[in-house]
Amino acid sequence: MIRAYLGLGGNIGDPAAAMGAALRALHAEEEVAVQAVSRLYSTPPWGKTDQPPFLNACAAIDTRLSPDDLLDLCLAVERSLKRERRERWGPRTIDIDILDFGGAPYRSDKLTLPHPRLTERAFVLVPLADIAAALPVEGRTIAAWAAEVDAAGIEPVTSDGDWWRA
Ligand code: GSY
Repeated sequence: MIRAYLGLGGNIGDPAAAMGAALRALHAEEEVAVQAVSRLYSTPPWGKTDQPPFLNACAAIDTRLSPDDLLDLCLAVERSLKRERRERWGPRTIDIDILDFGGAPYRSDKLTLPHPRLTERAFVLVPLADIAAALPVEGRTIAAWAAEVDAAGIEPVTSDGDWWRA
């Protein structure tokens, strides 16, 4: 089993329900076990700023899948939740990103790991620090990256990581 980290987010409809359903769907797969989930956070939109705030969270999973097969599974789960994304960087019902896969660099046609923008994105680093503070990425821990990034406006909306359980 390989430990991987996922980032989840959305800002259309009921993103908390979609993210919870996505984590339960992943956990129901034989090759995936959700091991830890961060608190759920309200986060200001990054990139295209004239859109509603997002809800974001991160999850630690153990998996037997390859990185590309895990990506395909995440995309299938997004599709099963009727993911809507109307424009690049724009609003969406749910996004599931693979952030890190066993701490090893990986590159394919579809995927670059660790996620190339992981260390720039407060909406990823803050939740990820809940469950993977000591994880090294690009020579520093997630806690160190999270302490440096501008986290203005990022607020937890749950007190623990149990929000995804039905
Ligand atoms: O995969 C990234 C989707 N996304 C987000 C997001 O998840 N959270 C916030 N706060 N801003 C975002 N902008 C984009 S694109």
